Amino acid sequence: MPEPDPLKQPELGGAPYGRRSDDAPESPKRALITGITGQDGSYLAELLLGKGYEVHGVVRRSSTFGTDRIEHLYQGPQEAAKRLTLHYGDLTDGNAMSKLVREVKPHEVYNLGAQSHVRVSFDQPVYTSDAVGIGTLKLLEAIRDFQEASGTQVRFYQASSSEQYGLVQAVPQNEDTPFYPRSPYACAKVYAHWITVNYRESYGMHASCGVLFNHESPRRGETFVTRKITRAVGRIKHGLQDKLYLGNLDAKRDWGFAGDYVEMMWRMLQQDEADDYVIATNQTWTVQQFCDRAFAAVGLDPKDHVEIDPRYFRPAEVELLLGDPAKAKAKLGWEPTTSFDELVRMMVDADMKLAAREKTLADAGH
Ligand code: NDP
Ligand code: GDR
Repeated sequence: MPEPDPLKQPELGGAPYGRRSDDAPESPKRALITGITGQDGSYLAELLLGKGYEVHGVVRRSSTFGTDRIEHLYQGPQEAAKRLTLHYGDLTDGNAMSKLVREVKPHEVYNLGAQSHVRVSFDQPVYTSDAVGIGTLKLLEAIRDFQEASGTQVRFYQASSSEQYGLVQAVPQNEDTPFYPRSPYACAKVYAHWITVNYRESYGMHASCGVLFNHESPRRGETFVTRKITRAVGRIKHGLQDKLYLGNLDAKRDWGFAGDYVEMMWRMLQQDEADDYVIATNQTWTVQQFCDRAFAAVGLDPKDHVEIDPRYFRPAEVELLLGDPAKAKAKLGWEPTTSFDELVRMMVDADMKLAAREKTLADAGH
């Protein structure tokens, strides 16, 4: 039985695109992902490999391996049927990104790479702006040059953020809500968002921004508040720590499951017309509520363990995020699969297992 043609996506009704004169007849679609080692990058790589794509990821050189989240997907360079390839690169290095785009000749580029921690962006404002803001511009320029030279289209996804809404202008926030960024990270994301829109309008690029509200998972970085809480719950329950120090417990976030959100990135790029979309659950919860549920899930009371440390307060806070995903619902078929309670439970369960392994090692003297 012949393999289905991955270049055709009749289920979305969009015109097939992307086959190039220099592509072999049965060659799969190629995607380039910046930030492939991050939470979203790992889920997106899984999704695209599952759809038959050839996936190319940008990784930064580091003195220790930073590829834990994609280890299960990695195939050695010798494997014949290899469909995941990692390349060294960095968004701040425009020449390397240009070279990579020319080499990979991607049909789709997903720009997920970022110094993505809001609090850290106050400590490293210039680097954050360079990687998040100017890094996006460098990548867009690399794609524009490649498109002009090759005469073929590349579709581009920009990881925009609900942080761009910042100080509340209106709730729920949708595609028409004005931005009022409250951190160097958010300011840089606003720039990246508008330069993406500008390249779409100026050069006709198929470039879309997904304004994604917070999305979490067991793969979430351990310094983001949800994972910091569930990690601590697991460790406290196993007797590996006693206290959890947090900052502002009153902040409200619209939290969803990362696995659902990466599917929307892909769907945006399958549309005939590029556009911008809010992806959110349309529910909001305080950090305190997340905490209460996570501790309760293992029979603990946060009052016995949580303490406030002002070091975790931010110079300027985003108090309330609540997204209206009506447009994505209508046009992309967006429907979150995971409720808030299921998300908390999923993360607590995973971190209980992790803490159990840690405890075994600790008991064995490691
Ligand atoms: P993570 O912090 O988990 O991952 C960030 C990724 O970017 C990592 O692979 C990291 O590499 C890479 N990276 C960092 N700096 C650079 C650089 N200078 N050049 C190239 N790559 C770099 O983020 P998430 O997966 O959670 O988020 C993905 C994207 O979506 C980010 O752009 C984030 O800002 C945005 N976003 C996230 C939301 C969320 O709730 N998760 C919501 C809205 C937007 P390394 O592993 O080497 O550090
Ligand atoms: P956020 O996520 O800033 O929304 O950015 P984070 O989990 O860091 O903070 C959420 C809220 O929790 C409060 N908070 C704490 N935060 C952290 N990290 N550590 C603490 O100890 C703590 N205590 C309270 C924060 O003040 C904040 O109000 C995330 C990132 O993934 C961004 O890249 C992305 O763009 C946005 O989500 C949407």
